[in-house]
Amino acid sequence: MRRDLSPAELFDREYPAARKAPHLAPVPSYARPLDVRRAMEVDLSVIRDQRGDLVVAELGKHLPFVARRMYSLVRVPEGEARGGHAHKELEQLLFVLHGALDLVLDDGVTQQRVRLDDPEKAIYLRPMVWRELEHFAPGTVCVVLASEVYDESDYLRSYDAYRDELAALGW
Ligand code: T46
Repeated sequence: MRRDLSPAELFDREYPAARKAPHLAPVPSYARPLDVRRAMEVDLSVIRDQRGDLVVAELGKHLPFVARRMYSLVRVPEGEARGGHAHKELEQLLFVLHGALDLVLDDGVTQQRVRLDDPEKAIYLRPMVWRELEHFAPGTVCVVLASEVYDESDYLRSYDAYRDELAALGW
């Protein structure tokens, strides 16, 4: 008897290809590509009732990788910026639970500024996207789900090194 694959089964089927060639991998059905390559917007699910809103990020429905780490950016002083790097392999889903910030993305060719100010919106970044975070509103809480545990050797922290790596990959 045929049945539709669950989001988790679809994920298991499609994810190995995405890991092997993230620059070629199809955009997940629930994600919208941004102008910057390898960057997408995802609407999280919201369950509203009189007690408030419950916002969900679930594997295969909004989250395109298995999260092995969560970190958050909080108490960022006014005028401070964060980021200024790219990741060689790490995938991330970023969202702002409270407040607002500008996410400035760059794929080596195209730059795009995205204002994140809605807890129901997330940005999915595949590997090799340069990012900077700036213009944090006071009290902003930014949460990041990451596909791997922390590994400093995955970072490209100079823009020149990032461009060299893109050239080496032929992207
Ligand atoms: C990213 C943006 C959005 C750890 O020891 N463990 C961790 O999990 C992380 C994320 C960082 N660190 C150390 C590495 C540095 O010595 O914490 C220090 C500050 O990290 P960093 O300067 O990379 O922080 P941000 O805010 O510039 O970047 C972070 C993430 O590192 C990065 O992956 O995409 O947030």
